Amino acid sequence: MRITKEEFKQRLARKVRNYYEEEISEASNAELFAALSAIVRDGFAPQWRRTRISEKEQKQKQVYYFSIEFLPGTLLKSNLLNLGWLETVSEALEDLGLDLDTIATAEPDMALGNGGLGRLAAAFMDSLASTGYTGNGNGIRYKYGLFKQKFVNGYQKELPNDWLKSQDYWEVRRESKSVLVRFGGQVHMVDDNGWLVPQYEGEEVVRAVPYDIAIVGYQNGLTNTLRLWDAEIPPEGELNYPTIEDRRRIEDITSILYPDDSNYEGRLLRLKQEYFFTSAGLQSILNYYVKEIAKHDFSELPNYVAIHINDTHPALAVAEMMRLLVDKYRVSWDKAWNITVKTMSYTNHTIMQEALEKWEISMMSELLPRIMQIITEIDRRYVENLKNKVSDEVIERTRIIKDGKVRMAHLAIIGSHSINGVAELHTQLLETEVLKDFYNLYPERFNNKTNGITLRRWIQIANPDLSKLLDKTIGKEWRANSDEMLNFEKYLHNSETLNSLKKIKYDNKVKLAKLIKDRTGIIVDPKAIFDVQVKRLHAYKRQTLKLLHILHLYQDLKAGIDHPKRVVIFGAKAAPSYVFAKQVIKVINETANMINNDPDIHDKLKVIFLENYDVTLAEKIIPAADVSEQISTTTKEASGTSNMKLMANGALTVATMDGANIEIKDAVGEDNIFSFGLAKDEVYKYYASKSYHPRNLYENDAVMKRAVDSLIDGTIPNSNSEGQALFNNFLEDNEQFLVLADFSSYIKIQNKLEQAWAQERLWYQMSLVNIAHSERFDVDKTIKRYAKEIWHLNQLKIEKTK
Ligand code: NTF
Repeated sequence: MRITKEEFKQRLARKVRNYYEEEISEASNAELFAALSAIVRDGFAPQWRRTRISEKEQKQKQVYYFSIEFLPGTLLKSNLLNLGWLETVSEALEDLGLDLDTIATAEPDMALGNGGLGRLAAAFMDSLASTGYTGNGNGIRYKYGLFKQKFVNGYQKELPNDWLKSQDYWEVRRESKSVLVRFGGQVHMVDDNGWLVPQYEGEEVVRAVPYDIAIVGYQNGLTNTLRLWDAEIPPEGELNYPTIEDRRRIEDITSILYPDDSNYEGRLLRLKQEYFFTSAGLQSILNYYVKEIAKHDFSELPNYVAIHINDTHPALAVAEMMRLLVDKYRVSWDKAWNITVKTMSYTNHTIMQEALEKWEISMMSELLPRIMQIITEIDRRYVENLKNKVSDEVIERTRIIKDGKVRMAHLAIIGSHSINGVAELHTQLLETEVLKDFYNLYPERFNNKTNGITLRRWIQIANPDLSKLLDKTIGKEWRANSDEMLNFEKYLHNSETLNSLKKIKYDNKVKLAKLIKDRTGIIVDPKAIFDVQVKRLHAYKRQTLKLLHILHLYQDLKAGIDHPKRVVIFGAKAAPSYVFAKQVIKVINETANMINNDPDIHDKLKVIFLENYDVTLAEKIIPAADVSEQISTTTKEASGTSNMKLMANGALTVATMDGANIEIKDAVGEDNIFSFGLAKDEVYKYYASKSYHPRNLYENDAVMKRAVDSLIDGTIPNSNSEGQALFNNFLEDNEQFLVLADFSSYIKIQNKLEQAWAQERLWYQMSLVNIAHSERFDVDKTIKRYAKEIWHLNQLKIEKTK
């Protein structure tokens, strides 16, 4: 549906008058945002309804993406863009003396995720709608999103993120679609006409109420649904739950997002959350299926429904689907199992052992007695089937229940027809190392799906000037079809284009410099190299290696050895219970303090650690980056996605050959990336032989020693114990992230980067090549592969409205 400037202005005036009895000129920013978001909602409402109707008519197969995290950030501008209204609305506001960017700041960042995993889930939602598939998200409506990060004396403090306080503008509560979810109690199997059915006693009944968020497709008339579940007291339960404590226990289920990434916490509440949204989602899917698709003929289910298990958190879907089919709909076990496996697919997002969930049998039995029985039966049959086919060792290594624990990844793998990793190397490691036994058993189930990013958000919205340059050079087609971006490479020798790129980057840096000044009081020079590392704080991501490089530069500068001006920018949250990660934050902050206030250094080197990195802040940092730091220990970063976003904005990547960095190198060629560090085989050799002795490296490399010693010799004020902790860690025998092993090659590559920086034309040529080839990581390409190869979806036919 098109809109003209005049129409929009009238609607805005009307909304502001209706809502607040004010004229536009009197309205506050928050009021303007509320009015504007209401106009946008009115704009997509007809197509949301039409999509639902078309789904019912066409009965296309749908995917349901189950994820414990979704990290969409803000939705105003992306909804405007996808409706095709962004330019018109922005200009109309300008006519009224208003600024869209300012109004947009009133929207709370929807931070229902930690990092890459949650952001990818949100990107997939946008992409499913934009590529014309009917796909739905299924997750949790956390009352508190990921904590707000503050630094106090250099330490991270976590503040609650009460994002719903100001009401959410995009959600629709659908009470009529509520379902009940049961926890605890006793279960007895009783005979009912020859069918054993469970009888529950003393269980806690929770009402799951869905809140639907519209996911507007990119200018294609389609709008999908992200369904987030809220836990409430069942209406008939008022008498059973009289106390405040009872109430709180239930509301707590959807109260907080666990603030851990790559780090699993075995907590009862977490397991409750996992079952809660998984069960609610499956119940509502089957309700719809029975009502709209095929009545009680479940053999057809895999032709209409695909269920995706995003990491192990929703792996209970396998058992819950069995429970619903067998107990509720009375499908025989074998038939139900066949249907379940054909319906489910699973993505693994990390090889970090501590992230692989394992639940105590005792905990699972107490909280989910029927589910535990079903898992036990799945496990029994699995073992039974493989007896005499493979060795007992393989069976023991792969079965679901082992050493008193339920291994969630094994449940997901055994219960799914597809298992994928998120970058080529990652998938290869799953096949040859981490899930080797399963790969031998089910080679046909394994496949790779390299991650992607929403170029709409990261170029069109976050970098409008770059978007205009692309329009001007290669035409507008790239906005809908990213393949076109490859044509940008034809401008490699076009001086005007290279100069424009330089100017765009500079202007973005000026804006970021202003934000830095406003937030930290520190003045940075936009002419300096903006060197960016933004991602969760984790030992394997090695913010520590960047820290050692900073210390090295500082010491060089103090010794009179010159380097080009550089501003190092960090954004990173540490899990609140992750002690080492928090020590790293403290040391970086104290180092920043020392360097930023050293008159000898002046503006040759600045270190900026911006608080509370989230999607909204990312949209400001990434377009202003010259350098993208992707320096994880090779084999440890499953894919990475900030690497793709930074590349798309013309930053040059400094990278270990890990995760998707390898594919970035493939795309741009080795001359257009700065790769360094140990190769995969070298890393595995160290692990296998246990022969990594960092102390030898440290004793024999004066430059390294100088940097590392500064952590403990009093150079950096106020960080004695934390500096010591880092020092000890680096020098530990067989330190698993191999920080010092990569130190000297990292310094070397940074020197090479400085040389490239000095050749301005060359630098922007490299930048241009990176932008052109970022099309490879367009999430729409990723989602089309999932749709075709895993979910077997067809596009919905829907009329584009004028
Ligand atoms: C993350 N995993 C990986 O660490 C990233 O490399 C990857 O890009 C994203 O997933 C998305 O696939 C996780 O967040 C988790 F939770 F699995 F550890």
